[in-house]
Amino acid sequence: MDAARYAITHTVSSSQPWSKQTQVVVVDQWVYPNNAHTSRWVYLGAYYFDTNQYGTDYVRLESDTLDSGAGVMAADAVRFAPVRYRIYLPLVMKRWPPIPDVPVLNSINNPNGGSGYTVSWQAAYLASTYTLQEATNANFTGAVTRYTGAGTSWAAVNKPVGTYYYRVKASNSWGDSGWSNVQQTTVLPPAGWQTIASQNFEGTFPGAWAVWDNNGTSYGEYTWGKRTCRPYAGSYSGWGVGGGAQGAALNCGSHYPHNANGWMVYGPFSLMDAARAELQSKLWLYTEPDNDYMLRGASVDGVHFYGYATSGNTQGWADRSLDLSNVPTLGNLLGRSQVWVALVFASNGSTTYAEGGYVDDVVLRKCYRECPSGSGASTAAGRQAQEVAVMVTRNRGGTLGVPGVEPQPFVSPLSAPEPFRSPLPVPEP
Ligand SMILES: [Ca+2]
Ligand SMILES: [Ca+2]
Ligand SMILES: [Ca+2]
Repeated sequence: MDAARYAITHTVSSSQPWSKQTQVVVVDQWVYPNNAHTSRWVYLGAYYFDTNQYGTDYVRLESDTLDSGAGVMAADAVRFAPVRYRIYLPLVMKRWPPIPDVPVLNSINNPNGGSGYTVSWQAAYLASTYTLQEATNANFTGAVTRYTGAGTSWAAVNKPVGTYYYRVKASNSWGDSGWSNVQQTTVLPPAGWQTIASQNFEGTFPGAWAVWDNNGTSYGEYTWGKRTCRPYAGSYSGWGVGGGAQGAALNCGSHYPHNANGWMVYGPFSLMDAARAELQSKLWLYTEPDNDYMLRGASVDGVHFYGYATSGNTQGWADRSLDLSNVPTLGNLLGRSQVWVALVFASNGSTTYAEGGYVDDVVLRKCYRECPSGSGASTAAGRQAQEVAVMVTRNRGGTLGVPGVEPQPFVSPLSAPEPFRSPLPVPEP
């Protein structure tokens, strides 16, 4: 029998006692080498020493007595082959719990300040869902959640004017990431002129406008009427006395009545944030100078209207406009939340002319930005018409105005003794 038994002993310092490992190696040459082990060396086993991982280990291979009957302790050769092992732990273990990465919010492409745009973000590692917040301030006070889901974008539609801030976070079953970077975009009001109301008398009249005879049925009822007598464009224009019980019965070319007081009003409307606003119309006028007139005016209470009264002869169609940033007495109405405009045809108690006054292509418009110059605001009289600044007071037309305001008796400022000077009382603040 040719056999050997070896023991492995170990110490962390050569000056310290050797300790014998419990494992022993047995080499039995009846078994090794044999056909199953063609290697020159027979692999016997591995022994692990973990008491001194970073220092020096001292390992010794000692022969040992096989057993009492063997008596022979020999081997052809013994090779002692220490092997160093390193264990690598998975890096994922450092990320615990495995919450998602913080997503990155992309910049928002909305160069023209449109009311529709897309907010998008980059997919975050380990994210299952995303939460998108919107706020009107960079601190996200009062923020609202605009999107929750697995997608990576959200489409904004019909956003009101303003600046909006966005941030997004990612979530999975382990928790939430932090909030992303913030992106913002500003929705601008529309560019160019915006029509608030218009009237070309070709369709429904009065439509959104209110018309009434400000002295009621006294002196007959005469209001603005849609008539074919003298259109500027299309088939119809508005005749200042062509509507109402008696007015509708007037033949084209008739003289206007005494004490006419026809109102045509639109409002209230808002000029908040407006950069420009104006009332435009075409005017055809032939009236007794000074005493009978067509007024274009504006109001901030729906009762007292300030503007310009034109009388005399425009000798055909003329342009008239009222700049709502520069109204007599009222001044600048831009920024007002409630504004009214009126067209008034009024006559006194004596002397009438044929026809009186017509308007057509009435346009009330405002502009927030990129406001091209209009057709030219006209406050000049021109030709044989006179124009003065006046104030008139509504006392009828109960569907308009401010509740609680007592109707004021109408007093035509144009009835004042010659020469007329506008009283232009200062309105209540
Ligand atoms: Ca027309
Ligand atoms: Ca009347
Ligand atoms: Ca008159």
